[in-house]
Amino acid sequence: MSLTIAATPFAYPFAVQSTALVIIDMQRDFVEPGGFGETLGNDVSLLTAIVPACQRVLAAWRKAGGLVVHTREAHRADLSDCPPAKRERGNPSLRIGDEGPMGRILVAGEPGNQIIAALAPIEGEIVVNKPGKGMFYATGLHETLQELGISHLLFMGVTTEVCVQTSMREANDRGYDGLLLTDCTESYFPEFKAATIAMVHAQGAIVGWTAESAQLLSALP
Ligand code: TIU
Repeated sequence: MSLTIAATPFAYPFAVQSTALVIIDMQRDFVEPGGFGETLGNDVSLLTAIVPACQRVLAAWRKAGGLVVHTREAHRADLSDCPPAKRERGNPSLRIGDEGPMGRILVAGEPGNQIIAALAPIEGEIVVNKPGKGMFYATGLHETLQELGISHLLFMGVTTEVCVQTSMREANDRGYDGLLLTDCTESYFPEFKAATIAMVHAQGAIVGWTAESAQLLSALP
């Protein structure tokens, strides 16, 4: 069944069976104190505001029978998938792989790397560990989505201008129609969130569409 979201810059047609809800990096590392986000000098409390809206969308999407993809920014324990440039850049209080209050920073399987309980994956959902900011780099996810007949992606998660925008741009270049749910994504920098939303839907949806989650919820049967 073809559905339509009242979106910006124009209507977004989609069908549940060919669309995936993508939840980017809603892991403790970014939203709780003591993780990677805080080691970079950020106020992580800003990000928790979107959790109730994300929960409402996730519940409705599951009820509609849609595919859910969860991503985590995560490195192997030996850091063989972490470029030295990524680990050594800047002046964080702890670097990727260092021992922190929630285990080793940004390492797969550590407590800080778990998706927050409110949005925890359930059986049948895809969970992707990604070593980069974008969800397609070195993950094999494009092949999986192609096999499942997915052509449309609805994006939620953090942070808007880093992993969410990178993933949307990667998706756009691979031929997906992507839509960003604006009240289900957040940044440590409100002005970067606003700029990202504007640059996604500018120039006739040059990267994709944007809409509030209420528009998706009212479009679902
Ligand atoms: N620092 C920052 O804003 N984000 C990241 O490092 N990763 C994600 O966005 N997930």
